[in-house]
Amino acid sequence: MNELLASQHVVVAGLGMTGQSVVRFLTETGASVKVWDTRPDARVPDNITVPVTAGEVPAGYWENVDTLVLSPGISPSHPSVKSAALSGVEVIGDIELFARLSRTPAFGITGSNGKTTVTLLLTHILNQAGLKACAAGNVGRPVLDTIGEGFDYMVLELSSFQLETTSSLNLLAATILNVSDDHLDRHGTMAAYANAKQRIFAHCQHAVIWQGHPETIPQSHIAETTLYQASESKTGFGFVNQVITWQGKAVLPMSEVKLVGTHNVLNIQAALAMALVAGVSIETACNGVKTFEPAPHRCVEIANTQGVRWIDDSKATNAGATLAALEGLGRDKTGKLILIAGGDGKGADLSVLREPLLQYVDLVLTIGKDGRQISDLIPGGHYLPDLPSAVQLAAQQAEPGDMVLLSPACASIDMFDNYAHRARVFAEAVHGVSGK
Ligand code: UMA
Ligand code: ADP
Repeated sequence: MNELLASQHVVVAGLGMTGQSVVRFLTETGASVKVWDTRPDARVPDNITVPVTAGEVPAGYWENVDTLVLSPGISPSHPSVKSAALSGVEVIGDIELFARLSRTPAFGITGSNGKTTVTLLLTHILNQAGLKACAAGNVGRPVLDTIGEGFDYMVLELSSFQLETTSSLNLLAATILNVSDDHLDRHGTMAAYANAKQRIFAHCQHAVIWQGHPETIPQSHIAETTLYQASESKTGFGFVNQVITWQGKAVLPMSEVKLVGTHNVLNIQAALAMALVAGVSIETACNGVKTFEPAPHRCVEIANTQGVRWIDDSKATNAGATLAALEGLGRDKTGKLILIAGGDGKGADLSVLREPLLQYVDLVLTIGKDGRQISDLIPGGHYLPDLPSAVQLAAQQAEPGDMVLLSPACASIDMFDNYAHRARVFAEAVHGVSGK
């Protein structure tokens, strides 16, 4: 395959993390590489020394090009990508390239929410069991950077964007954790979004399935399956009296793990199911879960000031994640729950939040491009110009025993660099008001 690559003429689209990794990898194999970035003002990183075209591609650009490797942020339906395909150029992503080159057994995890949590948790369980596992893909490490590093297992977090350009990935086990309204600005319809996610099951050997949720079930037949659910079950993984069960036997009390909420029960079950496929015993896998530290910005308490708990769930970039947070935290609340939400709704229907807002939230404060769509859902919602103002108003309204939750249900890009930047601004504002 590498010899084949050496004779190829490849265009890499995008100058982000993926594009830079693909250029690095392909130039090392000897392929002839050039880069195209759709943004006319694209900044070319210092490590890119191959020719770069920014903005519109010139006439004849696709002549003599064999392959276009698209970064996930660029849609295959971009007019220039379509014209490349029409000119006979094969359009793939870095995951497809990886699938064709890597011989390391791999697990695949997709879903609207929980991908990073399950990816990091499974990687931790495997490493704790003495195996050499590596998390890569949408989690933040481009897959091609891991080739040749001698891992026993790869744990791939796969977005719908990455799956759209992937066709030959042969996974040891795969899961679609859940499907809720997200990325409709890119995929157009829920059906197209769900179909992109279904591609994870093509050629997969073992499917890990959330029982009773049709969109998570493979549409093609897969010989081996493990089922899980957050209620009693004699087969697969179940959940009884706050304890995870395996084939009807209690194996892991939630009181012994740091992840909280029903959504994390499901995440843990999915990770355990995959660890079993790797041959790890259920006891060893459960011990791994117990030592797992949750990733930041996912329903994590960042301050407790004068009895008011401040929760950072900045990674909640769609309504499904905010629903999970409201259900997880709202059920056991002792005082008022103040929600700060809003940002770029990515074309999603945010009205699904109305019922949980009415049920669990005492005050909703919103910001950003689509914030009004959320504050208008219930009486008494407030729209504010920025996050620090929302934090200030929350601090004025909060009393001991109350909880202030940043769970935006929206992407951050209209006001911040990314969700981590949004979380930083939140934390700074919280520390600013904590002397109230
Ligand atoms: N670009 C264009 N035109 C566009 C969009 C982007 O030319 O319309 C160029 C720009 O130069 C830009 C570059 O492409 O700088 C960025 O490419 P990209 O948006 O594909 O992002 P990468 O830096 O390559 O990061 C991608 C994933 N980003 C997206 O899918 C948007 C990262 O997931 C992933 O960690 C990384 O590859 C490594 O695999 C981030 C993400 O937000 C975390 N993912 C989405 C999500 O989780 O919801 C899907
Ligand atoms: P992803 O990588 O899919 O974005 P993360 O693990 O980073 O998932 O979590 C993103 C957001 O979704 C966080 O707000 C988190 O609390 C929430 N979340 C995590 N797991 C689930 C789940 N199974 N269902 C719904 N929401 C979830």
